[in-house]
Amino acid sequence: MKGIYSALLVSFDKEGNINEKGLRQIIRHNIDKNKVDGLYVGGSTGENFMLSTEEKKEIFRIAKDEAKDAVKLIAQVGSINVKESVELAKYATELGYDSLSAVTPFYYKFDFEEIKDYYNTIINSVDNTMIIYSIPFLTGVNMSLDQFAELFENEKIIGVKFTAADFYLLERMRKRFPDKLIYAGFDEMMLPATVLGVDGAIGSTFNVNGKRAREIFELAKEGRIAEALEVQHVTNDLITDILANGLYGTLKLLLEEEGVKAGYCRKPMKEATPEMVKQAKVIYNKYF
Ligand code: MN9
Repeated sequence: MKGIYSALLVSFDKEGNINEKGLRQIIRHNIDKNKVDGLYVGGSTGENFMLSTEEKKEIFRIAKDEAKDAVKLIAQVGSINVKESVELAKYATELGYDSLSAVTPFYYKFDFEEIKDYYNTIINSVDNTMIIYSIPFLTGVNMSLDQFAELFENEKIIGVKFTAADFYLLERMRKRFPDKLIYAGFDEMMLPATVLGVDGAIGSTFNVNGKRAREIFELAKEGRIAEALEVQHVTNDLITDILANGLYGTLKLLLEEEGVKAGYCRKPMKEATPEMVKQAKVIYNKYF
């Protein structure tokens, strides 16, 4: 389960319906061109928290059908409706997903006992494994080293997607949990995360920048830090330009430049303005 995973983008039409053909093209692009090791389906990048249960299932089904066994597949099933999470966990497990993942429950200030119950409820309902999705800047949920340790006591909880800039905590986790899978979640901090020993990375920008991401990861693992830093510099110039133009919308526009029908974002995310479209072309010509 180690390696580079794209946090899968989902293609929507102008009305916000899933565009199956476009979604399949995004998956193919990731497997054939980006050469990723896996796909993380139903995460933030998949605009998942704006979708219905049926739509989430449809995306899991299409992704498995298109990818088959070519790459590893992780299904993000987290939701603050635990019944929905359990239903999605069962569905993805039946489809043959290699692992599940769940975002820490958000919005309400759940205490740690509640968070622990959430993870155990979801993963103990299926014969599968769980990767914690920790993204404090969006959820507001900050867990301590000891709290991660408590969650990891359940052997079915095999890892964490660590989308945070807390490198002290990351180092402490690497030392304390040598057998758990740790994935870097911020693409712009992949080099330092790799130096600290992550097993892989899961990122939105890999949908377009997968090759550079792999270079950074592999160079850093070989200890070729100066070379890895050169690639991280280019990558971060690109990510800075993407973030300034609107993250998911711009990633989709960049894919469109590659001939991939990545489509629109789902409301309330806004439709790209003519200026954003123009700027995406500038970005594409600069970096690809
Ligand atoms: O899944 C992604 N996080 C979000 C991880 O989209 C919220 C990252 O890949 C970031 O999009 C990326 C740009 O900040 O690092």
